[in-house]
Amino acid sequence: MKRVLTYGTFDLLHYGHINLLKRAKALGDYLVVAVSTDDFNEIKGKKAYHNFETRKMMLEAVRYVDLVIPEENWEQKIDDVKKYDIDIVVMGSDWAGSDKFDYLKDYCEVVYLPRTEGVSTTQIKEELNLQEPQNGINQIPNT
Ligand code: C2G
Repeated sequence: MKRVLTYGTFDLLHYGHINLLKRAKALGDYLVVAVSTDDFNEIKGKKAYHNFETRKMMLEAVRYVDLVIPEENWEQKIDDVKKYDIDIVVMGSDWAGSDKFDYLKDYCEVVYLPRTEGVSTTQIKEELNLQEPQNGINQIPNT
């Protein structure tokens, strides 16, 4: 029973996240996802659109995910690896070589998977903000 662990905010869940979760699960038999709490996001300098409970609920609905736990700080990872008997920590390649993860190699395997190009939560937010209001049939056009 190979147990895999990954960390993230997973805001506005998109196919890049799903692609990461799918490949992470394929490396083992059981996938734990540590999703950043709203307080920890503040520490990370991130403001998620969805709050922690919503992001947790959405991840729990993903077929590749077996357990969702809170990520509350940078320091909890060794405890998480021990508590959940983790064999592999997986992150997207934007974290490759990071001092936030490489030290875990003393406790488990650390795998960085290629990021999915062309999608990110930031890009989605920016594009939605720029979108002009649609004068659809159900709207009274400005006269
Ligand atoms: N990801 C990806 N491809 C994308 C976008 C994201 O593979 N197009 C991956 C990221 O590399 C990360 C995971 O999906 O492994 C979650 O991404 P974020 O929610 O942006 O996570 P992040 O803010 O990087 O938080 O302690 C670590 C942090 O909590 C990681």
